[in-house]
Amino acid sequence: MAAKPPAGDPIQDAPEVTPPQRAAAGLPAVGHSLRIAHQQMGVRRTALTLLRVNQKDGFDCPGCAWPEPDKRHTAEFCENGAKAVAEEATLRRVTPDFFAAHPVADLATRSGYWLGQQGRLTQPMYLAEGAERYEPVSWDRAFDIVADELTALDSPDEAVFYTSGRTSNEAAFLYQLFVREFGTNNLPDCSNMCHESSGSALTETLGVGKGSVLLEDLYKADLIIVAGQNPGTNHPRMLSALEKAKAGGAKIISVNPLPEAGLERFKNPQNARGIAGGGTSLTDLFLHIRLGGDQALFRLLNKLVLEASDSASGAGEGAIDEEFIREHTHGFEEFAAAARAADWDETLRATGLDRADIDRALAMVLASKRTIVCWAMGLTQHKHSVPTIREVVNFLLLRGNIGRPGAGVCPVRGHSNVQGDRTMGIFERPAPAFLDALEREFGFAPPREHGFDVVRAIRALRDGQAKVFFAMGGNFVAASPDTEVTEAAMRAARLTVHVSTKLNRSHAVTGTRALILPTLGRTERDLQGDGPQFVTVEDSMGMVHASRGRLEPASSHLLSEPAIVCRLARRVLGPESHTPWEEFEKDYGRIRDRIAAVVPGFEDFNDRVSDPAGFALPHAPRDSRSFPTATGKANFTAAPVEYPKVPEGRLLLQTLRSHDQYNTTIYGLDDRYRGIKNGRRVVLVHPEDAQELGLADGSYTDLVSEWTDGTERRATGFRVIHYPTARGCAASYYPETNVLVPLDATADTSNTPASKSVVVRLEQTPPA
Ligand SMILES: Nc1nc2c(c(=O)[nH]1)N[C@H]1C(S)=C(S)[C@@H](COP(=O)(O)OP(=O)(O)OC[C@H]3O[C@@H](n4cnc5c(=O)[nH]c(N)nc54)[C@H](O)[C@@H]3O)O[C@H]1N2
Ligand SMILES: Nc1nc2c(c(=O)[nH]1)N[C@H]1C(S)=C(S)[C@@H](COP(=O)(O)OP(=O)(O)OC[C@H]3O[C@@H](n4cnc5c(=O)[nH]c(N)nc54)[C@H](O)[C@@H]3O)O[C@H]1N2
Ligand SMILES: [Mo]
Repeated sequence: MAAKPPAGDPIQDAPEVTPPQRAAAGLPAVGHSLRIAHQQMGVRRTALTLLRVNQKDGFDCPGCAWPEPDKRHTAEFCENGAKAVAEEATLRRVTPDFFAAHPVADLATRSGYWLGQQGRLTQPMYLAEGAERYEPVSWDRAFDIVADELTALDSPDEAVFYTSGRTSNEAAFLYQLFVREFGTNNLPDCSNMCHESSGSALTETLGVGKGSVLLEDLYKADLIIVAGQNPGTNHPRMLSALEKAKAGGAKIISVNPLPEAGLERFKNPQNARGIAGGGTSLTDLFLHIRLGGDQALFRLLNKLVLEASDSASGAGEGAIDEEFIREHTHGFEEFAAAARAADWDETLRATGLDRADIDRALAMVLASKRTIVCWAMGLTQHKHSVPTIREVVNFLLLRGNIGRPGAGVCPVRGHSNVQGDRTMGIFERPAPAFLDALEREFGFAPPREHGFDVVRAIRALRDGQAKVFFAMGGNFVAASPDTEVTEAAMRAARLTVHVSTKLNRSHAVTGTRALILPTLGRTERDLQGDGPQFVTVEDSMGMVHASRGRLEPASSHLLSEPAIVCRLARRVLGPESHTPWEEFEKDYGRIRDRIAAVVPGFEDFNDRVSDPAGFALPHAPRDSRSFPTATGKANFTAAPVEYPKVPEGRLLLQTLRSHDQYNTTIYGLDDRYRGIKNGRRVVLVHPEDAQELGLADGSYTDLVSEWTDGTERRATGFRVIHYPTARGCAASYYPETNVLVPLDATADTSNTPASKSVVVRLEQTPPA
């Protein structure tokens, strides 16, 4: 299996490399974001739009899920938020003429970057069976086509309904309601590829699959551990929060195979020191860990904390919180026995760290009364991600760091409303209580059998078990693992439908028939029958607030996501549905009333969301140290320690984001902090590994992934860059490397693709 760089693009892959930077943000970041915004939107629209981002009467940034501080700056956005806004608010348009000029076969040769640069989608488009081009279609006809295919299925379970994490609470609630009235729980979402491992681990151990800290907690913490996350790029506003935490005396440990610039030093463009001075040094201790070594690290720290508590005097005094453990936890003895058995040598092998690093970390852990652990994809996308995150929970429970100010778990979410979508019921394995509430409120019997997650949906499409694929946003084909398998699966479908704002690869790799349904973005005015509407979102810390777009929609043909669901539901379900779809479409307040009746924590939703600051959803462990788990307590766990074993002559590859992309959306070709420009087919390798493998800096290589079943997958033509990554660990950008991630390589329990631990062989390409 091989994937070549897309042909037919004006952009050639010719990477240029300079040394990585050691600080993030500051004035260059502002300049860079304004340049991109001006290119896409012009000067006036840039000013008008960017001033509305994350303001109390404005729209929620479509970038990441980091929360808004209560006191907002006039410009409460970051460089990458500005790019996300510019991408959506661009003045460029994809019209029917564009589709007439570009047959699907041509679109399929284009890079994601080129497709995105064409601008906003403007009209519903239909690709008929055997046709070469998409043609304009009316909304009514488009809904007829979907309804005909859905009603022709032998079972509702032959349809798959994907969601990406930008969908608002209102749209997500309606979407899952429609899908369940139609009769299936096949609701995979981007979460399956993202924080599913966090959800699995936290639900089992704490009873709530979400983070337990609020923004204020960061400011009160003594110690913040940031593991497996690159906030300088992916959650830049988090750097301001870390800066403030440091000003309050917090220490920061970052745990990462890469020395990410944002975590080293931060020049806040919103204060004078950041603009003119050297900025704030953020990381006090950098643990240059090997990929997948985190479970071993936390296990050893747990052992050392237990041993410190044994000494029972001096530094060890109160090393563990005995009262909390007694009152609130379950499984301590078994956990403690496993932790005490942790082995130094094995830990040093798994982590690549030295003893002195771990001793320093331990001293900081013991000195801290309030500890928070933040993490993202570096912890969630490995085979043993769920036990890794459970070990983080053990680590926090041991010293009572859950359910009090300045302490807790902080999985930092990706998409701006990915957490809210789950709260609204976008889940292939819904809780029975949620289905009971739906049944009570809407008077139908929702399906109870679990549906397909992302990986299972791909298998079902591949094997002909699923025949219709419908996506509410996202770019399923490019974001999912095992690109060739996924593309073949998609081509096997009878109908593929995408509700989208921008063109992407999923529109070019289609089923027998395909539809593109263009929709409003966050930045745009949403006018419905009963007047202007707003929507709501939930951030990474469980705060819910309103989002109002102000811009003129990109085209008069666009429908909002709620309107699309309502019209589709009426057409598919017909008079048998007693749900007031027409009313919902006219007035989103009526959707919120029903959310209030179904989803715990949303009582008086319409009233409470009128507070511009929004409101916090309840979180039992945080609010009252109560744990809705099977045991009624917070659960310690004792899984065996795992870490990736890499055969001789191979490297472990992580697939990650550059500074100039949003998942599969490529904004530009400048991974500024890492010093990599004008090309994305690069592989970062430690200089000593490169030397052992005979890979000169600047040479070209193929990446060949080797899966346990003996199959190989190949991505060709990557420029080698000698880079200070941990020994044995390489890094390349996603989505180009998704071709290397086997569909079956997933995390235990959560089934999340293990896209941060791909075993690869580097095969040098002879000079042309
Ligand atoms: N600008 C921008 N913002 C984004 C996104 C974007 O693409 N662009 N994507 C959004 C989404 S959906 C998400 S989920 C988040 C993603 O946010 P991140 O998780 O920060 O994204 P990645 O680029 O995947 O970076 C993973 C980080 O973890 C490190 N890492 C990898 N493996 C390991 C490991 O085994 N152990 C440890 N300790 N570290 C490891 C990597 O070196 C890297 O620093 O960002 C969101 N925000
Ligand atoms: N190898 C590898 N694979 C990964 C990852 C990795 O780190 N490595 N990360 C995984 C993660 S964390 C995630 S979250 C997934 C992301 O997977 P997805 O969420 O499926 O992908 P995105 O690239 O975020 O989707 C971008 C598209 O969303 C559409 N869009 C944007 N805004 C809106 C909107 O408001 N409404 C609608 N309807 N559409 C909109 C646009 O058409 C755009 O092209 O990828 C996963 N895949
Ligand atoms: Mo994500």
